[in-house]
Amino acid sequence: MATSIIRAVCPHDCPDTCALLVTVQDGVATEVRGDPDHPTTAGVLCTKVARYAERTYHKSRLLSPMKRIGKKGEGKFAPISWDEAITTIALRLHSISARGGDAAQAILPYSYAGTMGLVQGESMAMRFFHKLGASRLERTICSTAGGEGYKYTIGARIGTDVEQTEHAKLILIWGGNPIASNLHFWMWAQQAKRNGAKLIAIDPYRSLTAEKCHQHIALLPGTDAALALGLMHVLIAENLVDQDYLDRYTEGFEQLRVRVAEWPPQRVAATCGISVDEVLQLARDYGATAQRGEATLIRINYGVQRTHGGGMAVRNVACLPALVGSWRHAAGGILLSSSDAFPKDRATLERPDLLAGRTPRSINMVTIGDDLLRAASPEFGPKIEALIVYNSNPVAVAPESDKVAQGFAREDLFTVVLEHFQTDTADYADILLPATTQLEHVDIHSTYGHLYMMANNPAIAPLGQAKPNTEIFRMLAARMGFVEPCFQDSDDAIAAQAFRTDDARVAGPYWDQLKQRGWQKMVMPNAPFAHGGFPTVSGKCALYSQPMADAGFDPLPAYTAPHESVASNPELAAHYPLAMISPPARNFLNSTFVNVQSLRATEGEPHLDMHPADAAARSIAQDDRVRIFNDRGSFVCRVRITDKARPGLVVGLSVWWKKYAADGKNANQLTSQRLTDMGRGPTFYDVLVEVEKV
Ligand SMILES: Nc1nc2c(c(=O)[nH]1)N[C@H]1C(S)=C(S)[C@@H](COP(=O)(O)OP(=O)(O)OC[C@H]3O[C@@H](n4cnc5c(=O)[nH]c(N)nc54)[C@H](O)[C@@H]3O)O[C@H]1N2
Ligand SMILES: Nc1nc2c(c(=O)[nH]1)N[C@H]1C(S)=C(S)[C@@H](COP(=O)(O)OP(=O)(O)OC[C@H]3O[C@@H](n4cnc5c(=O)[nH]c(N)nc54)[C@H](O)[C@@H]3O)O[C@H]1N2
Ligand SMILES: [Mo]
Repeated sequence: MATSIIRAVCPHDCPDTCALLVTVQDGVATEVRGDPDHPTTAGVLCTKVARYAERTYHKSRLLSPMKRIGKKGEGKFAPISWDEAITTIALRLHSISARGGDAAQAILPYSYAGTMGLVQGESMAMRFFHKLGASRLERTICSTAGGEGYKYTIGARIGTDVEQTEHAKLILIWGGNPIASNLHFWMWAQQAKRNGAKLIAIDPYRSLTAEKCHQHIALLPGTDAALALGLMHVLIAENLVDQDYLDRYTEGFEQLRVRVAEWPPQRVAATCGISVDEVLQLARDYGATAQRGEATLIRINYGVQRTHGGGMAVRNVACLPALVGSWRHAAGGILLSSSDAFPKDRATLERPDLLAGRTPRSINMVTIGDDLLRAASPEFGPKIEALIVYNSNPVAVAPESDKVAQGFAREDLFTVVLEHFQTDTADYADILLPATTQLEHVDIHSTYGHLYMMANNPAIAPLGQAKPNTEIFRMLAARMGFVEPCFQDSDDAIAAQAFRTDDARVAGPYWDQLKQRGWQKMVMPNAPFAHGGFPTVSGKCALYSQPMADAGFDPLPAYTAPHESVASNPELAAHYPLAMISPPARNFLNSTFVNVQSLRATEGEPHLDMHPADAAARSIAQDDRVRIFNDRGSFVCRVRITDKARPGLVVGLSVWWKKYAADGKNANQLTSQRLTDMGRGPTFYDVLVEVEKV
């Protein structure tokens, strides 16, 4: 038997981007392991990706192009040839774009990070849509609110090197559940704990992670900005700040002092639904650890930015390390994302120059529910007539799902879906195309949780008739008569274009070596802001931000209550008194892996966690079936009565495929399309509901 080991990369939307070793025997992938030599992967994979072979060879893999033969959403298809599929799509797109002017804007790509690969993500696909003049998609469904808030304060999405975590003495895990969603950070945090560090979780829910920290502060969702203001108040009032660092490397401290004077611990405690003591103790722990000369690290994750004031919340928290001089330590500071450590060459990958002076409108992926139902108008432009979905499952993951499904069900909408499986979205396709998985194609990756660029080599031949996304768009480009040479670039050639080789962090051509070695660390200083040098306009940490003032924001840290809260909307709160959040389940990756039997079995069935007091008030008993509802919709699942959910909060771990639920629905029935303060992001955790027994 011929056995080989192939170097690959986990493609999923997770900060860890693990280095994989794939064992291949006679052309079949028999095992997927974490590379023991990769510094952050360290030979460990999560339960999901350890099952990657099971997912790849799943009996339900899509292996042939298909066309719809039933009603939209019914999921009935018949196989067709690639030639028929490509011809059908090209004719339909041509019939729209040939009307001339900006008619091609009636075509919309819809994609996200099903694969994080720079080749199978937005390379050939974007070239195709740019040449066509299709509507652009604002890819906002995850991280734009916090990204913007963080950049106003720090200057770029860079921060502490995760490999330094073990040297921190106090770690605030703020709005994250790393045991589920950032496992390799958690491994470093465990090492820090063994070295004597204290771990504190700040999360409305006692998550798997919060359960294992020394302390858990269960604030109300969407109140983090107020907690950060209160911490700054106490740090300043009790003189726990690093005045030398503030004087040299920050701007606006005097204005900040005035602002945070408005936020005494009593006000903060009342806003956040926690005790005055919790506010005081947290500030003293944070300030005193720094004054002892020890590193305090904040790992802020995505849970903080999914409510109305999410951008400002991240901005406020990002001010804290500068106040106590925490950036002086390599293990200090804050980490939201490492994505700006990578000099990606988007212009070469995506070729916006192919727009040739046209400026198509942008559609926000968060509001796809409303936008699919909009008629043509001077403000909106043409009605959306064709939708090409890849690397995403909007019918399951986008907010206000009743509207999303209504839009996808439109008879006059032409929908193409590139997928591995027949997802909730695929059920609505007119043409469904089989895509290859990471084991079957080439890719190159940057990451958002560590500092290694990574190469993915194909381990096996494509299954059935599956093709890489790139090849599908290459075929479409050829059929549409697009002659630019970039439409002939191979995947290997695209991988070699992904990073700017003139950037010192990359230091020249990389791809041929990377393919062999698997990874390469970006060249970055260890304690990046120990001596200031923030990539902001002023070069300082912006406690006061002039660019924010220019953009119409409060230039100082501030607090805005969630859209759906007693403070913002008492009338709504009287009807729907419970806040609902729907963060990721451990065994799923967004909606990916829900169809893998072994992983779904571990999660059981869709459920809602509810505090005993809230359950008693509604005569709800353990394991009852309950209906969760608000004005946008409802879904039914089983209740788990537990004090993991704080009073007033219900938690539905997500994102379930609707077709596996008793009523064919999921938590996104209830979420809203309202956008965050910054970055036009989603407000998935800014939702009021009521719950009743069914
Ligand atoms: N297993 C697994 N891993 C994943 C994913 C997955 O679906 N499954 N998804 C990946 C993706 S795309 C992302 S964006 C990340 C998401 O993962 P994280 O960055 O960890 O973010 P969330 O899971 O959304 O939320 C984390 C915690 O924040 C809490 N939270 C909710 N609202 C608030 C709030 O207002 N304030 C505070 N302080 N906490 C709040 C939730 O209860 C939850 O426990 O993980 C990635 N990794
Ligand atoms: N209620 C609620 N909703 C949420 C969230 C939440 O916490 N709660 N989280 C939100 C967040 S943070 C995010 S990032 C989004 C994620 O939303 P999506 O980006 O839509 O992520 P997935 O649901 O994992 O769907 C990705 C799809 O891409 C497919 N795919 C993977 N690789 C490839 C490939 O190479 N080619 C093709 N053609 N397809 C591929 C997978 O099979 C999968 O069906 O969901 C958001 N929705
Ligand atoms: Mo995400």
